[in-house]
Amino acid sequence: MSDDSVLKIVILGEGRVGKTSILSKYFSSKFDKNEKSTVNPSFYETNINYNGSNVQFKFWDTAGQEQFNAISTMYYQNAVGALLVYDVTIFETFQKVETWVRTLEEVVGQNIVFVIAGNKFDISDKKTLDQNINTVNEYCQKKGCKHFYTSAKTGFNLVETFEFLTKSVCDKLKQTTGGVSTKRKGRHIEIADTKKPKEKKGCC
Ligand SMILES: Nc1nc2c(ncn2[C@@H]2O[C@H](COP(=O)(O)OP(=O)(O)O)[C@@H](O)[C@H]2O)c(=O)[nH]1
Ligand SMILES: [Mg+2]
Repeated sequence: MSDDSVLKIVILGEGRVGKTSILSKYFSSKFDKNEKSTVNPSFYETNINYNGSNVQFKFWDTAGQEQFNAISTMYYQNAVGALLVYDVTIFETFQKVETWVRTLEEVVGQNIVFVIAGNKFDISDKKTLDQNINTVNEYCQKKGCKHFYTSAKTGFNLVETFEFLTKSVCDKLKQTTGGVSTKRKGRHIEIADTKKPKEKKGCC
């Protein structure tokens, strides 16, 4: 299968909010408390079953460029979904989510489906969460997106987040193109056999 037939999902957020850790925990069941700043882009591929069809997704992780405001347009291009991550213990990282979404929408358009993850829930305190939840909910209501608290350390809500995101992408494609296995902007989205998620390191 060529890369063109795979649905692309990008992960975005400030440096150190836990993007790489979330992907690593979800796809490889690994959590490294000393996770270094990402140096290489990583890709994770997975198939989901959508109404009886297998749909292939590729999740893109950054190579740490977000720390230098240096994410290239190429990273966003052709994305049909995005996971926006902030750190619930450093709420300033949520303000940046709005900036990432604006940039994303400028490059790929308003049809992009995104979900927001408030990560590091395992070390959050209730008072801080309560203080900030209204801001989060208002933004999500305005943008029509869903928010999950997550923990890359414990795995809390990761399955729910990924399942919701991939299903929402399929729903959106069905709604806008009539089906996930039809031509979308000239690209054929193939139906492939189910297989275990596999991790790929290194550049494409
Ligand atoms: N306690 C806790 N630490 C986390 C969590 N997610 C990531 N971390 C830690 O936060 C730091 C940055 O994580 P990383 O995945 O590299 O962030 P990225 O720069 O957004 O990719 C690392 O030390 C991780 O071990 C989490 O859910 N809970
Ligand atoms: Mg990273």
